[in-house]
Amino acid sequence: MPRTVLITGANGEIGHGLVTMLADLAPTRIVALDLHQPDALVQSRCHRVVVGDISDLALLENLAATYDFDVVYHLAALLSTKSERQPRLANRVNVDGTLNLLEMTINQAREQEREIKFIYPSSIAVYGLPDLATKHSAGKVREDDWCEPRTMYGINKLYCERLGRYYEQFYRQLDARVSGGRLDFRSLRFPGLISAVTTPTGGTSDFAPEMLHAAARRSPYACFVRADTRIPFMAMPDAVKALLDLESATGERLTRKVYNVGSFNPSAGEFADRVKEAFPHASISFAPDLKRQSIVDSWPVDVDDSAARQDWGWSPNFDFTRAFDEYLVPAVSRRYRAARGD
Ligand code: AKB
Repeated sequence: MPRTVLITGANGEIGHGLVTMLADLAPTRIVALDLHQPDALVQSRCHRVVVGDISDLALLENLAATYDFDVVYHLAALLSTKSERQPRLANRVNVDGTLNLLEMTINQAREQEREIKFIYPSSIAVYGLPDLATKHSAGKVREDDWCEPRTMYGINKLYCERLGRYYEQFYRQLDARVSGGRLDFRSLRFPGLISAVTTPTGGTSDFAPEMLHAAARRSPYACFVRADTRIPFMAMPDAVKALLDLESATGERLTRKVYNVGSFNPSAGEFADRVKEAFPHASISFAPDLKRQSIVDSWPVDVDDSAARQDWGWSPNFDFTRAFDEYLVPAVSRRYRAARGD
């Protein structure tokens, strides 16, 4: 029997890649939930597409009554810049929405006395380095260090990591009857993600993909961080690979609920140099937005992902060079040539 998978935020940047990659794997019935109508490619790969809000409890109850989910990929979120501009909305979407999905999942698991996996993308935004000197001396940060987020988004993500662990290990611990069903919570802390297929949607790490997409569509770009700004990044196909690898990992091998995953960590200036190599006409300047800059300065220069590599064999396919040569430049060039009708 094919597995049934719920993907929230299915039309978002990660969701788009996950739907297309998951559909190519073992037969899977994908139920896609998004606030907006997913594009034709996503729709063509899904068993069902639902346009709705993760705060709509009746909608979630209806989905749970209709499908027996084996895995929930909860990707729907408001990213860091948007969350800073609308903190209450961010909490409603990022926290209350996640709570709704955890409740739906644990209730189905307990009613049916079975295990359902809950895969949750967290972020390097959970880290908060106090100043640049500490950021650079800290180097590759481990999962349990520097978890002092300074954004609503980072606080939301850190809290939801803890919620996931609660729903797996301590949910209703005072109940007299212990249910046989359980939720298997697994989470990744993603670095800045770069997609050639979708355009950035309100992240503070989005200076990199914004720069690339601007060059490919022959638009000038004023980068909102300094050229020496350095944080970890990952090509989107590797982010999807990480989600699928963690989901399929043997539970007994996992020593933690939340894992760092890393790939490459260029400075904004090094990223711009690569973009100009690929698009010589690119017009890139640096005009730091000091408030957004201070958010990025609180994020680590890189992450220690040795636990992921050891526990479930994490290894990215794309380093900085391969990401540009084999994924970003070919795909983003195709996208904007088609848009121009070249
Ligand atoms: C953002 O910039 O908000 C996200 C993130 C770092 O998680 N891309």
